[in-house]
Order: sequence, then structure tokens, then C-alpha cells
Amino acid sequence: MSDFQAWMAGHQERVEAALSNALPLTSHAPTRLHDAMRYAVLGGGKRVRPLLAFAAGELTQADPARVEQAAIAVELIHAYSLVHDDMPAMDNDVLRRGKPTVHVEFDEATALLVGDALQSLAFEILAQPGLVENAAAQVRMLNSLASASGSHGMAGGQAIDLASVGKPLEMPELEFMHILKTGALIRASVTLGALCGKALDATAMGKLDHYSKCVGLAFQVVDDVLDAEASTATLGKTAGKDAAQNKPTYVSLLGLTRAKDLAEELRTDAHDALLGFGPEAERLKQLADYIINRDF
Ligand code: GRG
Repeated sequence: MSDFQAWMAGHQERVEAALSNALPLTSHAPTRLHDAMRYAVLGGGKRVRPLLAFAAGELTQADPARVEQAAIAVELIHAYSLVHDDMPAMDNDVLRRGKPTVHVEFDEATALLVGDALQSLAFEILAQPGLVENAAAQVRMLNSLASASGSHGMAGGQAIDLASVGKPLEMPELEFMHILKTGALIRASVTLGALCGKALDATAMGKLDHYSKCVGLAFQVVDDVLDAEASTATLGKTAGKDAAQNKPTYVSLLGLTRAKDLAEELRTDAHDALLGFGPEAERLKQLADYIINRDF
């Protein structure tokens, strides 16, 4: 196992334990809702967003205990979005992270409430008094996660996505949709992790933000490539859905080869954005590589 793989595995384990600790116990009422919340969040997922938060926290020498809380807040928002996205009114899927989706395993009303409750829990965690020493930085973190999740971020991107099924989208529109739907939360993961530590000046923050924009787009390009190339068993979610639903994607617009080239270009841009930083940016570079080279 490489040093990076060990770092990743260690942090994934840490995230799992922190999430388990933060989630309500199944023995507490309402037990069915709590059971479904734990089902939705625990025991699956690559935890890419928390890993990005930890890597950004290393850049600003943040206390990992603080980053951990920011990291799980972002993951809870991500988990809520997957639960709602899988519901019949949206993507209508039955498989997620290798197991039945929440509305299939429980029911639709429970799935709606799971998403609602996970979102509230994320903000409860991020609003903990004293999470970071600088109260103004904590308010920035709350603001950043709220705007990344809302209509100018993930929820807005999802609205554009739903409205575009079966319609031909041009590249700028596709890019705008993904900057909001997938990119905003990835960007917030990096910002939140960095804000847990020493303040960066505006130039450094701008470079870090450019890195996260590149990684966010690359993540989506690779997601489209995997949907076209990988199997359902490998992905743990239904493969080939984009083509089946006639959805505009990077693959449908560019073809597989150019989509892969684009992911490579974005990887180079992400690395270049970090050139001014020292060895403390190494994990962010490695994560960009992982996001582009992943096979699920
Ligand atoms: C319902 C408000 C609302 C938003 C849903 C995230 C999202 C928006 C929809 C998910 C659909 C999708 C396949 C988006 C593409 C990129 C993406 C977010 C993939 C899933 O994220 P991973 O690969 O999943 O990080 P794991 O399971 O590893 O956490």
C-alpha cells in the first residue's frame, strides 16, 4: 500500500467513525427514521469530499479534529442529495453504494425525511460553538456550505439537470449545470477544510479555489466516462443510465476519447493551481490524481 493509499484508508476510517458518532442512535425514537439515516450514510461511499477537506486542512495546518467535523458536515449534505436524487420523482434508481436505495429499503416518505434530517444535522455540526477559534471563519464556513447546497449550488444544478433530460445541451450549459450540481459541494469541501486552519491571503485562496473548480469538473467528467464504461457491479449503482435516459453528458457531447483528454487537462490545471504552495499541498495533488484515475 502506498503512503497515499494508507492516508486515504486511515481518513476514510476516521470519517466513518465520526459519522457513526454524529448520527442519531437507532435505539432512539423515531427509530425507523434514525435507522434509515444510518443506512443512508454508513458503510459505503468513497468519502471524496471529506478527503478533500482533510487535504485542504493540511495545507493550512488545521487541527484535524476540527476538520473532521467540517468534513462530516459536507458528507452528510452529499448523502442527503444522493437519497433525494434516487427517489422516483428524480432519478428513480434502486441501487446505491451496492445496496437498495433508501426509498426502496424503507419508503418514500422516510427517504424524504432522511434527506431533510441529514441536511439539518450537517448544519448543526458546523454551527457547534467554538468549532474553529475564529468565529468569523466559522460563519464563512456556514455560509459557504449553505450556498453550495442551495439553488445557486447543488439544488440549482439538480433543477437544471431534471429540466434537461432529453434536450440537447451545448457544452457551456452542460458545464454550468455541473459546476452547480457536483462542483459546488466539492469546492465547499476544500474551502471548509482550509478555513479550519491558518488564514490564507486572497491570492492563495484564489489558487485553492481554482484547484477545486478543476477537480469538481474533472470529477463529473470521470463520472460520465465511468457511467459509459464501467459495470453496475463495479460502480455499486446502475451503470449506463445516462445513455439509457438520453441525458446530455461529457461523453455524449465529446465522445469517450475527448472526455478522457478533458479530464487529463483538468488534472494538469489542478496541479498547476497548487504550484505556489509547498509540500503541504501534496495530498491535494494526490487527490486530484485519484479523482481522475478512479475506477468507481
Ligand atoms: C437532490 C438537491 C439534490 C441534488 C442531487 C449529487 C446529486 C445532486 C445527484 C447525484 C447524481 C449524480 C450521479 C451526480 C454525479 C456526480 C456524483 C455526485 C456522483 C456520486 O458521488 P460519489 O461518486 O459517490 O462521490 P459516493 O457513493 O462515493 O459518495
